Amino acid sequence: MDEVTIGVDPQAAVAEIHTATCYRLGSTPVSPPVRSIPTMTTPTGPVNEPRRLRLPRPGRRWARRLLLLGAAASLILVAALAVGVWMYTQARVDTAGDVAFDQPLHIPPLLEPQTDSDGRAVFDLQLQQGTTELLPGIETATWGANGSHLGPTLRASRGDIVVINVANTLPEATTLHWHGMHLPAAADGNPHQLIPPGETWSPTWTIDQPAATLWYHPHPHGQTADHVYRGVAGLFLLADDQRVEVPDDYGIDDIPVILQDKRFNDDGSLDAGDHFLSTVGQLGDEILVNGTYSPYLDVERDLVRLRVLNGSNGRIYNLGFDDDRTFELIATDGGLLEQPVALRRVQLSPGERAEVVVRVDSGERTVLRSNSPDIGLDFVQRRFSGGDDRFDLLELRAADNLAESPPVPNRLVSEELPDSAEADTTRTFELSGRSRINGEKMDMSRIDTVVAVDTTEIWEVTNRSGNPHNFHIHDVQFRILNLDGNTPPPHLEGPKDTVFIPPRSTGRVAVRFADYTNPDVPYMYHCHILIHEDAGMMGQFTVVEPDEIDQESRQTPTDPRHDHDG
Ligand SMILES: [Cu+2]
Repeated sequence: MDEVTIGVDPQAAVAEIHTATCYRLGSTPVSPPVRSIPTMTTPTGPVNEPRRLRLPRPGRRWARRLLLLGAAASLILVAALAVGVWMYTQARVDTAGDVAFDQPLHIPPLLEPQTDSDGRAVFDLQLQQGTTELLPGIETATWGANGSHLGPTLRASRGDIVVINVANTLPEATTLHWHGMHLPAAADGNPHQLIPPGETWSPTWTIDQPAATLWYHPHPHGQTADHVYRGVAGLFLLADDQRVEVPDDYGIDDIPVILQDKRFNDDGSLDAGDHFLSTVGQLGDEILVNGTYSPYLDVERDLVRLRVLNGSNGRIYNLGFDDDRTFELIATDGGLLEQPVALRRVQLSPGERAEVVVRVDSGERTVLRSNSPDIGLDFVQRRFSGGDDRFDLLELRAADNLAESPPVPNRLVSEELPDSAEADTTRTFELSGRSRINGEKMDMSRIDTVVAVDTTEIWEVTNRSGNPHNFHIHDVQFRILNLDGNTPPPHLEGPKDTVFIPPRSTGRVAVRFADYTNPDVPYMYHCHILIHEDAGMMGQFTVVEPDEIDQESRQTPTDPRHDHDG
């Protein structure tokens, strides 16, 4: 993709500063115009001849001041330039080849549900605070679910009725959102389902979508970045009855890979501050995988399935292996592809998932690496937004005697993706700056879009800004129709709930809104770069019966948070 240069051309700007500096360093500042001095004469002729060319005292003072001023300005410019160069150099993080891989990868435990008298699968999650040894030997204050950091993996199958008791023992109100899940709006866990401290929220719904790697995370309005960064997140794996022979032994050859970047203060606490030049907010210089620092995984079978989640607030990863081996992409956000796609790289923006199957040979080691991602920025913004960073993430250590796995089939599933031929409505969403969609910031009391149930629409999302954004829609899995007019590459043809929209580009997706209506409780669509979402780059839509669409209110009913969002 062509790089897009935004606003001031930084190369030109640097050249300009450079020229200005050289000029000031190399030349004498211009003196003020010399006033003509009346010549003092005596009858015998002019006296003080040598003094005639000298300036009077005020002029000399000015010249000296200007000289000093020029020198000071030059010094300041040189210093600023040096600081700029230093900042630019410091901003790049590259851990490729430098990670020890000395900690076994933590596998989030599976949370076993209880079956209640109605046959429903009941899960208990307790959001809590605590401390966690994220860096070796250092305790860090963190949040988690059923533990001090991250949360267990939930699993359910198509047709299951689930009940999830979310008990909030955190000191702040929060929510828990089921990212990628098709479900009633009131069960969505979006900003409208705030759980006050000490209370329990128990949404229930029927799982009715294909097998997929979904996840859960807090979604309180304006505080999502903070709550996710502190550590509340986990996977929600769905199964269905399509028999696909891919590795599926959880923790053995079916491995969760939750990628999150963190920055630590000297005392071990999490540093949530962001660099003022970053377009994506906070970026960490350490990558934890499932909360593990410097992780390795012992592999006992020759095919390994990695379910990778970009669970970071703003960092974009461009995944591959250190030896550039190919792997097979088998699933995206909402489930399996029709057929595997052989790739060397797959890029994930925050919230996106990719399931890959990689083959290893007996006794070898290979490293999952994030190479510099293509985020569509010029060389200055790219540097401060993680676009030049590389990270070694996870070492796979193959056993000397690997068990043989059946090969990945050439055909996986028949996808259930929306058909754009059925769409008769096209909506446009323009992302501008870092906080607006169609010119407006998120308002909890405003319904931006009302959709008729059981219809398919085309949503056209344009990033008008110079910042990277992505676009996530609650409740649905969509089909990417095109990106800037081009058919999506094979690895973006599968079910998606989040799509990366680089600066000055447009993505068109087909979305079907099925099953659930509620004129009072909205779903969200938003940028999943959390600092943008929190700043207001989010809108609300309701799904209603077709005959209700015209009289639908564009206000949410009384909402306890109106006061904060007016
Ligand atoms: Cu964004």
